[in-house]
Amino acid sequence: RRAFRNRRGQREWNKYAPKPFESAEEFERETVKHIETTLARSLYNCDELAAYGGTALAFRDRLVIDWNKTQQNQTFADQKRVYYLSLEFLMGRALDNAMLNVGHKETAKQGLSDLGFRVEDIITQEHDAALGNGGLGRLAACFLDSLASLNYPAWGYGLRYRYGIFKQEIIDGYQVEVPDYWLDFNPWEFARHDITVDIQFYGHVNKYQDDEGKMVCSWEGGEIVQAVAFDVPIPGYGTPTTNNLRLWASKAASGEFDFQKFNSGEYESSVADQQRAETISAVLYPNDNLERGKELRLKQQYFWCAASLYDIVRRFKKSKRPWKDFPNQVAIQLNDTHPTLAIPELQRILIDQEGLDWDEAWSIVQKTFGYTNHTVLPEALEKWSVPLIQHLLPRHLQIIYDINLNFLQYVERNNPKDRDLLGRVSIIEESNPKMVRMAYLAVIGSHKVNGVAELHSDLIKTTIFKDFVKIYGPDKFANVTNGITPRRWLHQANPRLSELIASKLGGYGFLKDLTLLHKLEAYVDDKDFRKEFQEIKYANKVRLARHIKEVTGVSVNPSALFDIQVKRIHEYKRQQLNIFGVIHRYLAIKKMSPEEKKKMTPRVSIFGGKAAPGYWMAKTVIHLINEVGRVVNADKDVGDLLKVIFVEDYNVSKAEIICPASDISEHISTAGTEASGTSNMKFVLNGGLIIGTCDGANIEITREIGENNIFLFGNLAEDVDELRHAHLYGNFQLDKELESVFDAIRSGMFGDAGQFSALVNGIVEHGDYYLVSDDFASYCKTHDMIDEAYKDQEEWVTKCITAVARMGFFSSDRCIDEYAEMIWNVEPLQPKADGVDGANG
Ligand code: 475
Repeated sequence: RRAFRNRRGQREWNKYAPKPFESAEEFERETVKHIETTLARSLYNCDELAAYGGTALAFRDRLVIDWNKTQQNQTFADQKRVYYLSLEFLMGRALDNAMLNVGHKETAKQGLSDLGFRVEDIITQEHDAALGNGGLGRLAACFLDSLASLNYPAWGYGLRYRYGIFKQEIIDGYQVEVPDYWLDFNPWEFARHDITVDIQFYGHVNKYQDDEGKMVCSWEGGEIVQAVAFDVPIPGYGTPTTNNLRLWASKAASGEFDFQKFNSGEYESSVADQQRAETISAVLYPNDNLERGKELRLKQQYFWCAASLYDIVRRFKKSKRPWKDFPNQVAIQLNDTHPTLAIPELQRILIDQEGLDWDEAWSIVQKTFGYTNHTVLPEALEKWSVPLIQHLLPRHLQIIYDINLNFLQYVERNNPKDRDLLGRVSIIEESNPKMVRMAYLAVIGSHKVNGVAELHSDLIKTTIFKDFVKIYGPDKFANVTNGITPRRWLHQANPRLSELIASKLGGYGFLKDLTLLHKLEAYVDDKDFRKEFQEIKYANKVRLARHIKEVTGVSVNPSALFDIQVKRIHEYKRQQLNIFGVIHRYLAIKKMSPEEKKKMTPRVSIFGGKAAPGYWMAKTVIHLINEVGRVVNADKDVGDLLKVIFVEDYNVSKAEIICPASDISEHISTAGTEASGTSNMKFVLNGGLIIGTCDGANIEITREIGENNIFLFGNLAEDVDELRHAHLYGNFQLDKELESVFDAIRSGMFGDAGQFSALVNGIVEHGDYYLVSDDFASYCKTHDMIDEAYKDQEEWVTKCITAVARMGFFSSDRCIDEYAEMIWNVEPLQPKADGVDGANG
């Protein structure tokens, strides 16, 4: 480092940095060099995987230069930064994104072609980085893309799981989970073996008087696990800003303890210790919208929070500023309650290690954190048992109790007559065992709490956090409607549509300012534009049909209406409503005359998504979909009128093929249950229409694109309680058409009926919690309207184009600007053209 500290040294250093590829030949030279040397492959056995490796490394070289400069620039500027704490980052593939952001994809395409490869085949060699379950994890990935693209100084912090979300195989119609070991070759991460943090677990708390007579606590004993940093560059679009995603891996601490064992001959047990430490970051918990309270999960959470906070605090302390400046330099956003332990951890650092008073520390903590809630489903709200926290994190439990005491005293002072209130809002639930309510701790320890779509943000204020609105006032609660990155979800997933739009809008500016799409409305009647728009949709459907043929063997007609529901399988998302609707349609077709059949709109019903491995009802839904597909797809009476497909192993890279290929996509959750949804945005942005309930962001999508351009159905959130009550205590009548669907299932039409009895009985006998029966008639009627609407292709394409033109609001760039202004109070930092003079020291 020293050697290049002066200005001359800087210039010397700079002149050796890789420059942008100037020709295909230059790209080839570097790619081949990486293949031969970095990867040690001979050109005689250079397959597509090796070509991927060489290409990725050649692009990575450019990325790393911008990354280093960005980090230097941010250190030097020393302004407020954002830290996004998320247990999940569902990144997908990186190479295509790196090519887009570094530039020169065309050069690489030419170069690869000279070497005998097609760029598309090379890009698809990459293994998805699948460190997430669904919406929450993919949102974090879109946010990182927007933060970098908008030049915000921001870091992501997460865990480096050795196994991401499992791979799904469908065997005999059942989901089978296969481990996703994804790290064999990952050119996008940099192990920082010199950046480690020792993380403590278990042990006990000692209380004593210090030299000045003040009572202090210290957490002692227990065991230490080491956190090792792995850094992933996050490039922005249209800017050299390249931010950092830091993922922590766990490792046994190399203390004397191990050596003692080693020397006393306990080699095997010392290796076992090593492995036990490594299990902390071994595997992503595969539950979406569900918390199961496992001890290892709590260990993961603390391990990651403690390592990240140590890192953030260390960076702050280098600035030598007073502690009261901490919230002016640091904004930490909690992606759901999973990182809530960061709140007592920061309080512990400030009072036990830095010697601040409780109140001074607590005011810093509250100003530092913001908390985003992503679900109101009761089974997803995190609670940890007091005995478990006591055992694993004894000092944190004390601090949580003290936070609670202070909070309840504050509540009592302001609401002296309301005794019940104290019990309701206490962080500690007085159950057996007692439980710590993490969402309450997150609300109390943050300065802003936000929901992810308007309805959801309203609901949290009237349901789970109602009392807190009374205590803190409404201003503590905000809404930031979710968004998606148009780079991946328009340009990368649908390059032809992106190109068409660019040709009309005079360039790719809409990828930086998505509201520019509104100019497309001027082309809604333009014949050539409409024709091309339709051709692109058709080509995308052909691409998906080809994929379906390859993996399922079923041929589907690309001219049929493609009706798609892809998302995690969950009762509240109601894939069961969809498949019952499909059965209803099948039964109708079976009764049709040839004339009636001629008038039918042919359909392909496409499903995809993973069920949590322990979620039997969700697995039963997958099984039913596959059984219905087996029967329907083989039925000669039906032919092209209906096909039912389950796309195995839905993930980010499959979504990039699927989203551009829909005519209709399904977002049909029971009203009030889907916080936002984000795939709804992806489908519309790619020129497909929606069938949906008045739930989550569907409501704002409707407001933006107009109610003529969306197919809404079903009961409203405000009526759900009443309807549920009627199921249990009223005189409830099962929908007649749904009854016929159940009769068909019971007859064994789709195989042994016993396998599906829980699914049917949940509706017929056990209260139909998700209101499938209540919404069934309206759902089927709406699908009939869709059939009719699709017959008028001119009107249909008008709707699709209008909708695309009005989707500008749903960019994650808009979303990030709202967080920056309303919650973080951070400013972008303009990148420097050539690093920072003198900042190498
Ligand atoms: C919502 N995951 C979507 C999306 O805001 C929303 C919870 C507990 C444990 C493990 N995973 C979770 C979620 O809660 C989740 O993914 N929520 C989703 O967040 C982004 O668009 O409606 O369901």
